[in-house]
Amino acid sequence: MPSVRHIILTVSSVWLAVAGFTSALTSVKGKPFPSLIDVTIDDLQEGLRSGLFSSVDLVNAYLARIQEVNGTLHAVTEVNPDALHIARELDGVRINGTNLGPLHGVPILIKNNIATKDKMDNSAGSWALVGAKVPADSFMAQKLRKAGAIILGKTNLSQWANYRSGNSSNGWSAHGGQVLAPYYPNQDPSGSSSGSGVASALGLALASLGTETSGSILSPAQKNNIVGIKPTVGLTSRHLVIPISEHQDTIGPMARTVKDAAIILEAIAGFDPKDNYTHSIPHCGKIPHYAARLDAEYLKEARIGVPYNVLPSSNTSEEMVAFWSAVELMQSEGATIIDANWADANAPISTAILPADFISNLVSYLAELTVNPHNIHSLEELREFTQSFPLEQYPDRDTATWDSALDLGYNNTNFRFWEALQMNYYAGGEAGLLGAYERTGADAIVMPSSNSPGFAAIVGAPVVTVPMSFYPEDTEVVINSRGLVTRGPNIPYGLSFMGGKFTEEKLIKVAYAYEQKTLVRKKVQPYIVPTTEIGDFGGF
Ligand SMILES: *[C@@H]1O[C@H](CO)[C@@H](O)[C@H](O)[C@H]1NC(C)=O
Ligand SMILES: *[C@@H]1O[C@H](CO)[C@@H](O)[C@H](O)[C@H]1NC(C)=O
Ligand SMILES: *[C@@H]1O[C@H](CO)[C@@H](O)[C@H](O)[C@H]1NC(C)=O
Ligand SMILES: *[C@@H]1O[C@H](CO)[C@@H](O)[C@H](O)[C@H]1NC(C)=O
Ligand SMILES: *[C@@H]1O[C@H](CO)[C@@H](O)[C@H](O)[C@H]1NC(C)=O
Ligand SMILES: *[C@@H]1O[C@H](CO)[C@@H](O)[C@H](O)[C@H]1NC(C)=O
Ligand SMILES: CC(=O)N[C@H]1CO[C@H](CO)[C@@H](O)[C@@H]1O
Repeated sequence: MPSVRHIILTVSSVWLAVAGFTSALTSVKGKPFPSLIDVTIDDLQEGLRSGLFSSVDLVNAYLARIQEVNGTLHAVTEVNPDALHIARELDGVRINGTNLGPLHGVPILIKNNIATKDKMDNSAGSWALVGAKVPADSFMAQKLRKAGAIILGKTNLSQWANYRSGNSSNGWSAHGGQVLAPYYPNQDPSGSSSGSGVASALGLALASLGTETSGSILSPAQKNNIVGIKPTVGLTSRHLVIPISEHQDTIGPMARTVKDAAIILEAIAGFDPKDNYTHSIPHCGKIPHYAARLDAEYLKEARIGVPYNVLPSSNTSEEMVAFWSAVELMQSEGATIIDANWADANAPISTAILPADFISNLVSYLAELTVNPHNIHSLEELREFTQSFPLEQYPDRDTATWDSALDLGYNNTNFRFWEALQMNYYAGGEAGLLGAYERTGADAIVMPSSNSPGFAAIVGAPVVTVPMSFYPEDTEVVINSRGLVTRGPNIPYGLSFMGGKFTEEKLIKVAYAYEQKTLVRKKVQPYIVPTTEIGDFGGF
């Protein structure tokens, strides 16, 4: 059973403050070890290397944690039936003296739109694709396996990465049910990488992968009090990832610390002959060691851009108050704060990119399937299936997004599409984020994570979100029409570090320093936490 931590919260936070601890500790074989809700990749490697536990123990502990909370939170739709077998093999490889790197033997969950050629589904939460088979592992799955990670299972999501309905809810999929976030009962998990956010927040795996078209990593990361990296489009291959838009889709890590997210990004980034956008990775495709030489004092030499003319017009919301104190903190740590206004904050933005891309990109994905159980090959056929299959809950959850995509009347081969794309490249480029970044020579441009996604999405630029603050005890609870709490006490939100294309290395440095100076994640606790720890396994 999940433990409800309300009551012990005040007591333990006082103790933590007095004792100066920031991590909850448990014990393994009588030795102190961080709880799986706080543990880092470095901690796990140390425990595995020293023989304190094995990857089999780790998988067992994480599986039990998933079972503890999944009935309430629905964060994981499926666990990998081969996970224990894979863990045993990786334990053997380690014992034989081969170390595959920082992810060797580390369990990671991936969003249920990233395909694996194994016993698991890749459905985007839709019954249309339950039972579908792919010809190979997605490049993301291949990279994780090569790095020695254990793909522990699939996380629930807003169905079709939130590209179906005008009146569904964040984190709901027909196949996986409704994901809830753990910082307030019935909390809206945001989306669409909802289950990935919850899973990383609670330590249902070391970390997870999410996907983003506009906000789908950043938003659930901030609402679940974790770090999310939304990489430059083209840094991580989309091959055999269920698409929305080739111009905006990207896959990135969702983790509890910047360093862990950076390690995972390094493992999954890189050139893939099956995704031409990865040709644009600079330095002939060489991926930096993002997690190397991270420096908690980096703010001393950092230039932080503030885009005053696109921030929310009121300064009175909790989020904006927290934002300005974050800026002040960075300044007091030695950062130079510079004015990074957009050159043309009113440049028009086209809404035609996603629908036109989806019509084409969905067809390409479906064409790759080796088993297509309902023989669906186009958006028209998918809509037809969805509207007539009762478990898809149509019309209570409509298909408005697809209806308007089909009403557009063209796909991404039409000349009107290229006009729309140029419009967005201007608005997000010279007139917007990319222009401001280049002109000012900033290391990062900062913005509340509730505001950042769209500005970066239209030009495929990277963003890192780090926990910034959370709503205070006396916050009035706001509930949406699907019964989800969108605002209330304890609900976290984040700070975004934005940059030019392929500037992840720099953004990670700044985000890491900000994280180390604030450690906001440790200041707020979920109301529901799994209690199983590694020490419960391994016959101790
Ligand atoms: C998650 O919870 C649901 C509902 O209780 C259950 O049907 C499902 O088997 C669980 N999935 C996993 C992977 O534990
Ligand atoms: C470890 O080495 C032994 C002896 O060479 C070999 O039989 C075994 O297959 C190896 N195991 C793994 C997992 O590599
Ligand atoms: C990559 O680009 C080449 C040349 O434009 C094209 O022939 C090929 O089909 C593309 N591959 C993919 C996977 O899109
Ligand atoms: C909000 O506060 C900041 C920092 O004090 C200030 O620079 C900015 O002009 C204010 N914005 C508005 C809209 O009042
Ligand atoms: C895209 O539009 C072109 C031109 O109308 C058409 O020939 C092609 O079949 C369409 N592709 C898809 C996937 O709908
Ligand atoms: C969602 O929209 C559809 C179509 O407009 C409508 O029939 C349905 O009642 C709506 N659902 C809710 C819960 O409002
Ligand atoms: C695949 C799977 O385990 N789906 C479960 C997700 O959660 C819902 C409840 O919301 C269950 O009904 C599903 O069986």
